[in-house]
Amino acid sequence: IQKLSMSEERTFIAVKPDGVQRGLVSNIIGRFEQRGYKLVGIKLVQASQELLAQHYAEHVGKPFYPKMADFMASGPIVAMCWEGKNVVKQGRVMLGATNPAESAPGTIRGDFGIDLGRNVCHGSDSVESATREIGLWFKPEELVNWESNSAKWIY
Ligand code: FUP
Repeated sequence: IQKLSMSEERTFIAVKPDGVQRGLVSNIIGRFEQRGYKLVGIKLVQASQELLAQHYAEHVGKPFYPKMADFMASGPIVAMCWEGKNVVKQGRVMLGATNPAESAPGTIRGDFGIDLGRNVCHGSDSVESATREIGLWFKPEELVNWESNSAKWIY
């Protein structure tokens, strides 16, 4: 695993099957690009139950888990790795609260969601979760390194 400077944190962001089917992928990517974050990995994934059980290990066994996992496996997901200053915390702010009923307008869920089970996107909730989730969804060679001066206009 490569070393990142403090300002070059990485997070795992996913557009869930509802967001992909509703054509929200470009809007969600656009928000992260416009904010100034760097896309270091992206792919379309049809998630297996095995992958989902690892990703949502903390929720396996809870009453809502089976329906949630079926939803997550119901169509392609756009899996992404974004890099930049405070991207884990700021990514969560950009997504909005887990329950769209509590997500502020202007956030992704606040703008596009009304249902807890269909909340359009996922974002890692801590730096530790981000490292774990990026490792689950991506092979190291699927993530790129931006040369420090090849993106000199971002910040
Ligand atoms: P988040 O960290 O925002 O992904 O939210 P959680 O880890 O708390 O929940 C993961 C997913 O499970 C949410 F996106 C929606 C779903 N969920 C339910 O369907 N019902 C619940 O009661 C809680 C979560």
